[in-house]
Amino acid sequence: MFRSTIALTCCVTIINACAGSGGDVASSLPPGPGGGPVTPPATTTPVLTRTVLMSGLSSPWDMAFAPDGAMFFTERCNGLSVRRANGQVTRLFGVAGSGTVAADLFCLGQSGMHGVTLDPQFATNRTVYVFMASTRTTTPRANRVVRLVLDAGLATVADRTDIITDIPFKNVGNAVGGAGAHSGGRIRFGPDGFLWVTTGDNHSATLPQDPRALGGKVLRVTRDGAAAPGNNAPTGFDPRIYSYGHRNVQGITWRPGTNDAYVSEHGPNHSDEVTRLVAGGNAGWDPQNRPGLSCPDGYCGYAGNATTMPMTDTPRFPNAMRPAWNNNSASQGMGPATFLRGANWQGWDGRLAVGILAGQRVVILSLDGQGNATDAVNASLPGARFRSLVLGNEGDLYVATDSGEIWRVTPGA
Ligand SMILES: [Ca+2]
Repeated sequence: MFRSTIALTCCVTIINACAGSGGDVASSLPPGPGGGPVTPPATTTPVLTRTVLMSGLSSPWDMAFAPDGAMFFTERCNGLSVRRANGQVTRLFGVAGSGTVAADLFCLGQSGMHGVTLDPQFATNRTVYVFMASTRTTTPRANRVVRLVLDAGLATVADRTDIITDIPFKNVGNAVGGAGAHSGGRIRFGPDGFLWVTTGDNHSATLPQDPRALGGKVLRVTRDGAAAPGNNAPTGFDPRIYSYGHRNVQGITWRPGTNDAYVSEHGPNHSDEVTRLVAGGNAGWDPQNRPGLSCPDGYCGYAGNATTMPMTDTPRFPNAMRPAWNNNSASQGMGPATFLRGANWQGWDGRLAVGILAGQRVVILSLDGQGNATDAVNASLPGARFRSLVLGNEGDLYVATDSGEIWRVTPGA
């Protein structure tokens, strides 16, 4: 069940009451035999209260919370804005009307401004990062990760530094889809203090297994965009690559208790996947020409089925990372993911929430000690194309929908 309210000014009061209460609620889960916690049976399922925090937005894509409760959010075709704890909204960086205009930002197809995240030292350096499609590199255009510094009042940004400039962008439509498809675009700092960036295959047959190109990858870099130590990329690979062989990763989150990274990604016409990453791992997506399949414009990604064009091609890549969960059905467009943390989530504390776009649901996964899903239940929320799932400082779940809303979901007894 859920309780739903349309927030008016009451939202501001709620946010203020909860701001600064601390976001890193330690998981109370015990370690399992594989070193990871075992999520217990869901004997206590939280009652979810949903508040519509914002509406009328244009394709909100991601959110990030400052220590004082200010919420940064992106809109795909507009750019970066901030909603302060008192409800005031300022457009910071993006198209005309923003405090700082990013003339090179454009939106096309699925792409535009995607992920946003704050520096772990935000309280002292006021640094924010965004993932965006850019015309700065005109031939071809590319996706970038851009670093910005806010003023003390969180009203303006300055000191733009483009720390990654060569994430592939699908410049031209083809037989399998329009330009701008499959850019990935989630960015998060991991518990290791490094910046993780998810990318997509651009409907390219070769990008996911290409050792030098950054499409179809998970990157792990420093604040300056340099390769982070420990990526373990195979010889000949771009050292910024942490894992490869991905299709279109739009969720990344770390498991409480183990700090293992988990990603969620869209399948084609089958097999959305959640995968626990290992450094240098191959996720096993390889949509190149192969016998027996009809592959428009050389892209086999929509040809075949889970056997003939698998999301994790273990016959071709025996050491590929196996998915922790496969929705085992028609692809429903799995996008964002976040682990739930905190006692308020009761039986869901430590479980993995993933958002489904076309399937219009949020799935709560239980994991065993080895990190494999043992149970999947749908959260009691209205249907929507779930684009972003982010835990707020107080541990509530914030949800962005493609229809232009940001919800706050509060767990309770
Ligand atoms: Ca895979």
